[in-house]
Amino acid sequence: MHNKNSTLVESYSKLYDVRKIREDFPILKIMVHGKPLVYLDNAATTQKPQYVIDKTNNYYEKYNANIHRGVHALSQEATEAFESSRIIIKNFINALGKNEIIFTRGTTESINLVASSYGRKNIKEGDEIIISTMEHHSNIVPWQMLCAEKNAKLRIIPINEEGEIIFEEFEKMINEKTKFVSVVYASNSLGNVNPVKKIISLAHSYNIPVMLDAAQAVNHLKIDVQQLDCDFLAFSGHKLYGPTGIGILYGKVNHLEAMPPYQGGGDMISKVTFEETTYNELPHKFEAGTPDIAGAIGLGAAIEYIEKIGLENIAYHENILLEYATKAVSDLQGLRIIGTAKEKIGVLSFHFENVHPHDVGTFLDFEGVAIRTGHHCTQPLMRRFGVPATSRASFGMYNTIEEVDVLVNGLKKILEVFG
Ligand code: 7TS
Repeated sequence: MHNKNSTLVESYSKLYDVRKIREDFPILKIMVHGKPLVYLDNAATTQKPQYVIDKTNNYYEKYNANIHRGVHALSQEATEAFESSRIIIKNFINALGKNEIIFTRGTTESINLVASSYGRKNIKEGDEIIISTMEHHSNIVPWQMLCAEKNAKLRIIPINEEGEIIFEEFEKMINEKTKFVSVVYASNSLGNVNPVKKIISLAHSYNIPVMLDAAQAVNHLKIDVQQLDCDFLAFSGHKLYGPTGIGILYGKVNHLEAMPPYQGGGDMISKVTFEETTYNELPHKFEAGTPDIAGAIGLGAAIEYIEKIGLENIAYHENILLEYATKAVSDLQGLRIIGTAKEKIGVLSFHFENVHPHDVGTFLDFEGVAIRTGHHCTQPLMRRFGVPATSRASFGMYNTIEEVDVLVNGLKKILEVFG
């Protein structure tokens, strides 16, 4: 499952000190129901290191001001911090320019922006948009709404029993009617990593743009948008050890230039008269109104923090936890792992034959263990696997083997009580 590249192993074992990393996250010291918190709900949101909290607070304490509009010192300082964050993000995903980085509220808003702006302009009656079976609702509903408005058709790439996209079915599905493809890079419910490079290459051979939902990929896999050659990519700050309420839309500059604004208001204009408005240049054309300034600064700080530890090291650590946990739960009676693809991020979804996931979640909570139970905003995927919900443990950079043991012991107790 993990990359056994020797330099990586060496750098990981030399540099990766999970105890020291845990010290950076104040919340990890709290007790829940009298037990130490074991936080295994990182796919829902990650905890924040002190560095991110400080950088965010610092803005409010020392230079709170609106951006892009004041000549006074505080406004200039805030603008500089906000725009520096954009450059950190541009470098993090290797975008060509900072004008390709749009601040949004998160993955959901980024996808809605593309569906509304690119979609409304380019999708016509009879066109087809392709997504996959494992999409989060935020990569289903905006396209469904667009299809309903335009009388277009949404087509769904099927998956196999392991939870992997059946690429041959995608090959059969794509045709001259296809006008857009939007797929998840790594699934929040299954953990599998999709063959996005292959999907993009095939779509591009038909001149079809591709959007990637990278909400779960961005904190596990090194993303290089130029190498991927994706047309759009979305992610959220809060899954990347950054604040909530802030996220990114990456778009190739030629698409963004040609797209109409998503929202109208302050900052997105160049000149307004009652007769006519001209729009600001990129990226501001898509950033109407006062943004989450502290959030953007916090997201930049989160990336700085991650880069200090090394994304490859974090991914390697999470893969060790995933392998260990997968092996440990495989022996539990009546437990079925949902999502058994070869390439996975640190997500372990499972279903007990005779125990409802909500009972699993509630029982574990009393052991101090936080996991997510439910449909994970992927109801069609749950239907595909014939389960109403799953229990999902998802790992972050600060989790330990001992924490996995607490989870597994909790599951054993559940079997004794309910089994
Ligand atoms: N796409 C994927 C793959 C996700 O995992 C999520 C959030 C989203 C989109 C939406 O992100 P947002 O930040 O705009 O809300 N996933 C989850 C989850 O798995 N549990 O809670 C939120």
